Amino acid sequence: MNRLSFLMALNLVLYTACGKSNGRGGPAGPAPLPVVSFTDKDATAAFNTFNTYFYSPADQLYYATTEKRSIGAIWTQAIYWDMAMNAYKCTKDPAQLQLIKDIFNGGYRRYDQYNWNNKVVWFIYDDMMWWIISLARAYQLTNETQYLDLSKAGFKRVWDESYDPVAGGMFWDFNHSGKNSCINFPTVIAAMLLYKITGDKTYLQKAKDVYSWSLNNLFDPAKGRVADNNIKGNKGWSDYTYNQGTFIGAAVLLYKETNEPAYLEQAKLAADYTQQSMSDANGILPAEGDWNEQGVLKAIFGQYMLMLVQDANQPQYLPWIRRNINTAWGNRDATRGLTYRNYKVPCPTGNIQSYEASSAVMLMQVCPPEK
Ligand code: 7K2
Repeated sequence: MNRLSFLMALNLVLYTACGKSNGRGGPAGPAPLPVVSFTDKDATAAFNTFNTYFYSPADQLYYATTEKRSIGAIWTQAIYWDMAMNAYKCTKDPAQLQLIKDIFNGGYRRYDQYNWNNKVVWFIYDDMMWWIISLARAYQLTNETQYLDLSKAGFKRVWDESYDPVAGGMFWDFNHSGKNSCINFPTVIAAMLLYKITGDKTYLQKAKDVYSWSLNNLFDPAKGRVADNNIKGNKGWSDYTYNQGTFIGAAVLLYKETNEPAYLEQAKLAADYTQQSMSDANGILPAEGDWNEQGVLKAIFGQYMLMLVQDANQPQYLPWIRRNINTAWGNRDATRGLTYRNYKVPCPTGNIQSYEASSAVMLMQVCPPEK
């Protein structure tokens, strides 16, 4: 092993999640807040609390709110499934492995056995793609071939209907009204996961194709800013953390596969924009809304931001992410232990959405605590 690869391997060990880190942060990190400093134990407690308040053992899916009146939106269940997988990767707790299988079964019953042709259950392409990604990930973790088969079938169905073979890119809705980031970058991620699992090069080609269309049509390379959508050639500039996140994830997966430095630069640009232009002066990420399940957006951001930190070895972002977690965790509801989408204010003590409560919990499962 030469010196460079030794240093890179060392870094990977130091900055891997699940408590194996010794991360003192990178050179450019902000000064630590005099608040809490979350631990691995806190991460597990946060996940358990989330389950206590939002998981329905009868439905094997998550509720929309603490009132437990209805099950949460279809796409958010896939993100909560990712959260359970991230928790399990850290703890290796058999009960969490069972939970992963249970959530699959909950979705199987509620969503017509993942019948991708059911146009009542599935009414928009991005909802499908979140599940397609999670199914691929669940296969990687469990080797359950049923998960992989469903992921492949879902990808084919979305690709066949939503890809624009003339102008490029993926349509977001069944009416083909626009091409939104929330379908395009998740498609790249799903294609890369399926390529890694199957070795089928057509997935890699599709990933590159959609990424390069998206780079031109959904991205500002001068700023690292991801547009929310592109409607008939016009970029719609609304900033959302999940779009920054899935852009980063897509770029990192392509970088890891190809070793082309441009992908890594693009991922870092998008991370920098999120840190410098979307976060406040202290680096705290935006609260995002209580509509459209937007509380979940930072959970998605966290999943892929930590992919950039760990898989592409960019630990300089760790102090920023930890500051967000510590702020949210410090502001948790003292009685219930729930966290809130606006990390800067105390978590409300009344009824809150699972969406709003999810993102800090996810960040804690993917980000190694400072030791
Ligand atoms: O306008 C779209 C989308 O481009 C935008 O980012 C969000 C902002 O609102 C709608 S779509 C709302 C959700 C529907 N289900 C899956 C999610 O990817 C999507 O955010 O809220």
